[in-house]
Amino acid sequence: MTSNYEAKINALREDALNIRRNVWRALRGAGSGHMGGSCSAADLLAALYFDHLRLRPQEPNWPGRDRFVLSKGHANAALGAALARAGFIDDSVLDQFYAYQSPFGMHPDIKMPGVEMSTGGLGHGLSVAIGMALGARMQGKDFRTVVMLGDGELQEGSNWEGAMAAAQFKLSNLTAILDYNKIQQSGPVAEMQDLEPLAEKFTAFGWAVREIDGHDMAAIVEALDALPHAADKPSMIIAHTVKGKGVSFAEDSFLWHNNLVTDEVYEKAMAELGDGA
Ligand SMILES: Cc1ncc(C[n+]2csc(CCOP(=O)(O)OP(=O)(O)O)c2C)c(N)n1
Repeated sequence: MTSNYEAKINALREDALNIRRNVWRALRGAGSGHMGGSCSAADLLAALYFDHLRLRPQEPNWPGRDRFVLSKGHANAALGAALARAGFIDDSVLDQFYAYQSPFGMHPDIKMPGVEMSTGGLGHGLSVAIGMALGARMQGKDFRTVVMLGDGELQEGSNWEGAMAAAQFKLSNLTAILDYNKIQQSGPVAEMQDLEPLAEKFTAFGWAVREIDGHDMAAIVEALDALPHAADKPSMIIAHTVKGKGVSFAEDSFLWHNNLVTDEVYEKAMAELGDGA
């Protein structure tokens, strides 16, 4: 017999698969986009949107909502897919990806219900999320703030200023999740500007650090359930992921950071992801 917990994990895996399918669907509509970093983040987004974050899709601006900032904004196709499945936007919006005057652009736009911050220029999300977390504390509110970062993005110096500030302010209501897929736009992170030893760096900066397999749904849920990971520190979840996860020809390759999606490419991707709900 399947326990409630196993059923929840299985349902979240199905949510993640749905996000991946809809990423490819959205990109096919636009003809191109960022499949690599969208699909590496899918399991993390599923756990956030369908288990962890306290949200009211019918009341997107509910003051008590948790805040989520997709700092690696180029993965917006995955965010939009999650927002549609959660009920913030209509499913039909997914066919308007990157279309003229659509709220569902290549990068998140606060015009779209459920989007907390317009992002896309890398390196800003952490600092704004710090402001949100500080704002919660100053107003005596208990909402939590989560920001997702990319590993290439983490090369931006502004993140390290933010890392110092978050620790200085002892922001235990702030969590950063690193989608650590090891590949940036034009090659491996380790060859361009290595981040290692990364857990040690964030620990030294004053964060509570956990490392997980970012495709292991049970591990993701466990890490999120255990937040905050320290009473007086911000939490950093380093999630080891695979760029392009779920479609073999797109996995682990910078060539599929951002690429064209022809009908033929789409059909090949869907043949691997299946065409379920
Ligand atoms: C400030 C800034 N510089 C450059 C870009 C162009 N750009 C978009 S995605 C990307 C690579 C980001 O790599 P990473 O954070 O590892 O993303 P992921 O692998 O998760 O997709 C770059 C350089 C940008 N969006 N913003």
